Amino acid sequence: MKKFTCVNDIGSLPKALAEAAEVKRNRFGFTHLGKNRTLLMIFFNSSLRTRLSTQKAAMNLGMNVMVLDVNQGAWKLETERGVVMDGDKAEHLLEAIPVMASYCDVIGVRSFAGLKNRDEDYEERVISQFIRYSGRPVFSMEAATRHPLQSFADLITIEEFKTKERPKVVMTWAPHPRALPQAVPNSFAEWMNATDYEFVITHPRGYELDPQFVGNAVVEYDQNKALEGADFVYAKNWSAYMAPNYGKILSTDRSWTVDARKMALTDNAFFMHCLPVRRNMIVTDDVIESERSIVIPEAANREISAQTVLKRILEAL
Ligand code: AN0
Ligand code: CP
Repeated sequence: MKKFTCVNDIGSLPKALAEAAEVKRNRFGFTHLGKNRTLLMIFFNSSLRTRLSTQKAAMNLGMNVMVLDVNQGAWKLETERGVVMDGDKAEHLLEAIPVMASYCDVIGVRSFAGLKNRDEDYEERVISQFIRYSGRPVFSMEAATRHPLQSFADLITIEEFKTKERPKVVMTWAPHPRALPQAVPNSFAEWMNATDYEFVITHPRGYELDPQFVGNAVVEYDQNKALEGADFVYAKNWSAYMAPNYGKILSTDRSWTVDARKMALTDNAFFMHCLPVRRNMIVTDDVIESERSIVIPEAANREISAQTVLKRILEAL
């Protein structure tokens, strides 16, 4: 595997899931693959899970790991070519990328959407430049439009907990005080559409996602109706995608918060969220603390999704 930014890069999902299960059973069975190989993780944005789970995954494979927080101690990086660099950015990505690549074998990048210019975000300008100019395999640790390591972990988790061959999975928008990217919902939708699950998306009007990600999913604007018979409830906030409101908060309506009354409409569904989650905005304390909440095993599976992806990258080096 030369890059991992979207569902297509993983190929067959049944194969990837079988490999993930093998990795989970035998985490330390592949240390020969990473010996004397170095992973560089570059963060343009904050992280708890991605940083720790990906580092752990790399260590399980015997790799050395370096982490760079671009906004803490590194030079501020310019990402656009042609800019007169007379502002606060001391270095250009076009030098920084090959320099960083010279110190490592594999690169992971986290770079969120700016939420100001939709075209720029959806062109994935930052991670694309890493792919183009590093000469190294590059994987996304959440880019502007997708978060594939999260979606892969979500899929592994659903497979582990499902009791029906074809569960009903409902992704619901929920309120949040800050404008968040569409990467997690886009990516989750992309991965769910690659399965044969029943997949429903529910959100207030105005929060329609990019049709390329919605695909064949059913969009139901009535959250209560969408939740009927659900086996998995996947909550997430996102800001508006549709012009002219790109990146804006259109609603903080707490009637969309996932509470016990909402969960009672489901078929005793499991509750999922990628975390970090704002309690009593996205989900109530009692629901996230309930027996049906699987947010912790979901987060734990981030180690497994990252290790499966890194294993494939190392095998192709
Ligand atoms: C980020 C987001 O919504 O994309 C990261 C989630 C994994 N969340 C926040 O910034 C709160
Ligand atoms: N779910 C997730 O990616 O969490 P972090 O932002 O903490 O890495």
